[in-house]
Amino acid sequence: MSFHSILLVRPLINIERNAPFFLPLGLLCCASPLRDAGFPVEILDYEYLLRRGAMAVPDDETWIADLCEPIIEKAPVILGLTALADTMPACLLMGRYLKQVAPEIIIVIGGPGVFGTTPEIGNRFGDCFDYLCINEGEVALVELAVRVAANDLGTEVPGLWSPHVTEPAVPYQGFAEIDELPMPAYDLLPIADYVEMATPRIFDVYLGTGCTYACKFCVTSTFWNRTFRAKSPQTVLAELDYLYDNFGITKFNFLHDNFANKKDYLESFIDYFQNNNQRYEWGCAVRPDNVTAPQLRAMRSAGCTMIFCGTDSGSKRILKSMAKMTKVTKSYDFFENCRDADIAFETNAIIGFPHEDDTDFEETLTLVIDAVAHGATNSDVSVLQPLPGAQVTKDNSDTITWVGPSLQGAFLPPQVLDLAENNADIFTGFAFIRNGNRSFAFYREATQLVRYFTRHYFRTVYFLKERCGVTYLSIFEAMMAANEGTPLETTFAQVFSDLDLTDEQRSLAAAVFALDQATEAAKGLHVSTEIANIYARAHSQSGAQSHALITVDHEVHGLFAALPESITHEAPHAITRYLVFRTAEDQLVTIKLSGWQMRLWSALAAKTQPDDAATTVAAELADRGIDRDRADVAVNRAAALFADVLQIGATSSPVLADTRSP
Ligand code: B12
Ligand code: SF4
Repeated sequence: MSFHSILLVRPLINIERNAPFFLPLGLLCCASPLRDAGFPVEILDYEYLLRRGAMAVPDDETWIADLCEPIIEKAPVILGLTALADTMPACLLMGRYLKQVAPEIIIVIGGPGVFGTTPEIGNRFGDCFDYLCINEGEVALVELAVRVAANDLGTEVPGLWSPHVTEPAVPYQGFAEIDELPMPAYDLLPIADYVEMATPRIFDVYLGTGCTYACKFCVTSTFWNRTFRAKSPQTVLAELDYLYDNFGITKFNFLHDNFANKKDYLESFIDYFQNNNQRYEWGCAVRPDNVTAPQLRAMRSAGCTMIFCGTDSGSKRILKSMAKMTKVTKSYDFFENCRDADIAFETNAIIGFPHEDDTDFEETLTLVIDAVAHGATNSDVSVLQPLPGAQVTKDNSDTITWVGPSLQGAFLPPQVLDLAENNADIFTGFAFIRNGNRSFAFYREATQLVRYFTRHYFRTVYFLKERCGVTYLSIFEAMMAANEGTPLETTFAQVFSDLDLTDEQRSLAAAVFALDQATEAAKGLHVSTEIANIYARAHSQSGAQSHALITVDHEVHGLFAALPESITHEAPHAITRYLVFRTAEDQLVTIKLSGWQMRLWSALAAKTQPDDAATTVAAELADRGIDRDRADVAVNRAAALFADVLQIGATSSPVLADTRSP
């Protein structure tokens, strides 16, 4: 066969070291059947090379040649580029360059970035590619390779669309029998590196696609024809065994739009994994109203430890216009059922949907922050991105406005942005729908604030809302109005003093705020990275405090001990000292100090010999009639703990804050 090779390329997605990093799973899926059919395949992953430090960030002027020349050197017969909505314009520019310099290379662009762009893309960019893969690539690429090898390219290639051959665009209807597709060609990549670099450090396994619902913001239903397909549990477990045997991986994330879409599939999967999975933990994504409490418990016993769900809105009205769910309470049921089943959960809601008014927005913020109170590991929001082909995009085509890149660090050189902006009707992923809602700038800032308050000062905002009736929106607006550069803590203190609160509320809120401040000091973390990338772990600041001590007017910590129920309980008015510290295992611990513990702590912090301090305090307790042996045990235990805490923060002395009311 006069066939050299097929080269599959992932272009640069994001140039920030902290951006999420994932396997190019789509390319691995495509590579495998090609190889099985006898075609040599290679993967060139620029995203990996950049993160690994094997290449520099390309220059704005030369990036196209920089990324294309290595491709030309490899002289592939077929080049497959994988595109996301954000990277599709860059793929087109690379394709145009290659078509000029090496016109013999057959260029196919596939991936989610292609969704919804046909047929108009063919009219304007027909010189940038030969084919687009509208859905899955496994069968389509083999079909193309076979035809190229047979020199038979005159007619339509099933699964591929070409402005030069096929008119009009016909989405591929004959999806492959997913269980018969070979396992992704993991061995084509240095998997150990990917596992080490992945954020989060969990291994994605492709389970299938499609969902029978039709939420208006989602492209899944449109492009997979509302068809649910998933690999059988037997096939999945065999793949996990392969990944364990070859790379020692035991924690997985199953990639499927809606794993729990089909009751029969879910139950057969649970059943098989309950009986056959003794080793692996796994996560998945579901629609919140698709799983019941008993199913969640069964999933837990089958190895499921983490679930992602899109709650999407806290407003019944907006949920309805999204064509998502009928009730917001379905999300709350899901949170509670996950807690009961001991499954960690993450959520995401969409803000900025058309006609979202301030009441809807407040309801969504409430849902998002309540998710944290219910124990969500991560509760995030994203601004509605009107993806090409999504129903909401079609319905609002006259109110779509270009806003540019929405993701921090996205690789978008000026030519890419120009192309996208000049063709904004095709690349709607860079736009915002301004229709009866607030501005994009507002929602973007709100996203940052949600990410901040779901991780920092959570108790303060939750308390202000739940106990003082202050809206999240008013807190957010005050934060947004603050001068740039003002530390958030300072702004918060100002917001807080401006609020219309009773004396009791003010005093309690001051105590909660102080507790949150102490917690932040004890964390000693840089928060900017995790705000840019929710998967990144925040880094420790050098020389940061790892513990903090405060004295407040109320025993407020107990208010949050059993969220969400306890927030309505009273917090006794009592001078209370809290020590907050980070353990060697990175756990945050808050303990209430009694008077003698406080004196012991002060003595140890002042670098008094531990033994001396402990002896003095134990003697003091004995003088007060406390059994000497018991006093010794308690004091020694406390002394050991305090000494440990002080060593953790060896570079700095503890924060000694007194926030009692005057
Ligand atoms: C994991 C994931 C992510 C990860 C990583 C993405 C990645 N792999 O690089 C993270 C969390 C970073 C992410 C981010 C985002 N994502 Co995302 N993500 C997914 C998810 C859940 C799985 C992707 C995946 O790996 N699937 C499995 C593989 C096998 O599928 P695949 O890549 O699509 O590949 C198949 C075909 O597309 C095709 N194919 C792919 N490449 C090629 C190349 C050639 C040559 C050919 C012929 C075929 C082909 O064949 C493959 C095999 O069948 C999908 C939903 C889904 N079920 O696919 C959403 C999805 C891709 N994400 C989506 C969105 C909206 C986003 C965000 C914009 C969200 C946000 N607002 O922040 C961001 C930004 C992404 C960007 N930069 O453009 C949308 C659509 C995006 C789009 N049109 O580009 C999807 C479809 C979810 C949805 N239903 O709305 N995402
Ligand atoms: S339930 Fe989820 S996957 Fe299904 S259409 Fe709605 S958002 Fe998309």
